[in-house]
Amino acid sequence: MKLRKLFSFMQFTALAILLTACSDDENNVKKANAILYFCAPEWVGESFSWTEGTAIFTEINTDSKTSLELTSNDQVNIPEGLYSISVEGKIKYGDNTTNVRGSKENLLISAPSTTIEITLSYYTTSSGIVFQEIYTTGSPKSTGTGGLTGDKFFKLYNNTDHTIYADGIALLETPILTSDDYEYTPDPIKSSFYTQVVYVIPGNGTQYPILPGKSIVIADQANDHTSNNGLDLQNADFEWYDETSTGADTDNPSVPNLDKWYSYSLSIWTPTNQCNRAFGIARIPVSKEDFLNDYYLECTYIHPANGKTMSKKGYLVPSEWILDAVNMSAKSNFKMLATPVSVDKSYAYVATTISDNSRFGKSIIRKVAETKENGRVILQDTNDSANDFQCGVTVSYKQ
Ligand SMILES: [Ca+2]
Ligand SMILES: [Ca+2]
Repeated sequence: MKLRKLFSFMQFTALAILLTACSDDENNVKKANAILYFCAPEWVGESFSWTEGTAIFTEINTDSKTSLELTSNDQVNIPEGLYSISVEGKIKYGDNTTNVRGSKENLLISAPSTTIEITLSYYTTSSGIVFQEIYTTGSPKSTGTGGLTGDKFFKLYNNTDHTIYADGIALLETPILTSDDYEYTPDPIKSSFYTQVVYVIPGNGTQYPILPGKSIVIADQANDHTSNNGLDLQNADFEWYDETSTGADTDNPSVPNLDKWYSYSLSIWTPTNQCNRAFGIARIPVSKEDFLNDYYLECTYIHPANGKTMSKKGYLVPSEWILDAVNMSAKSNFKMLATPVSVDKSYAYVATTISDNSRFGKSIIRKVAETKENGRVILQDTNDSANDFQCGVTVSYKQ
């Protein structure tokens, strides 16, 4: 009896050693306690609780994900590593609740514990006018040397069951790149879409209806580009026209031009063909004059290569004015969102790297969420571009 006991003890010990050995081999990585600390939007104050919410920890090198239910806990024990964290849920404060989101990129979590502060911002899922397609790569030149500039376009879609007027909708592009992770001072994307262009659809307010389930196309040059291997955009609804002494842009007189409020460019605006910025549409509820006077911001950052102080210039469009925003990035070049997470929590892509020549001729097209009995299509819009778009697809005009 005594011997048998000793034998089973030895067996157990051997097993334990074996298990420890396996565990050492598999997990050379120490575990760390990741503790979340949240800053709610100002109007919420400091006292709030989660009624629903999840934090997803993604280890960047292994792409392994750990999820944490925020209603029951604010910390999780995970392997040390470099993480991105995204948080989404609903918080209760007083008698009210609000949807909130937050995120952190490239954060080192190390043992024994790492405290992570996440700023939460309000978000809403829009059901109005959305980007249906973004085509800024341009069609591949027949010479094989890049893409055309003139046949880029944005397609906007009325995702509701009622007519919406396009009059007054502004088209925007960030000066901030999603392929850089600079720290900007002051932070231009804390609660605004920071833009380097403002081109506004003209009209008296009821001039350009978009019927439910219909779209409009805003082209760079509303011409027939087919002789240059491009698209026929003669029937575009609008174009943006930049008047220059060199005539670098063209003006089709039968297609209305956007009203140019501001462009960083002294010549023509060519939306990024590297697709590493964010695009937005907004309704600006103040006059052009007031907007240009009151919403300008120059921010600075330290360039990591030379240590010099550099600047970005642009206009702040408060998040509440944004109808839709889409971050774009090449998959392997993503560093940070160029917008507040409240207007878009991820990015869509056309290619794996910003220099991938296969990107020309590709666009991103919003997914269909459902088709109503009357045939009206509802597009998917969760303000989460990675989830909402078909990425790197052939431009719709060529499908
Ligand atoms: Ca143009
Ligand atoms: Ca024109």
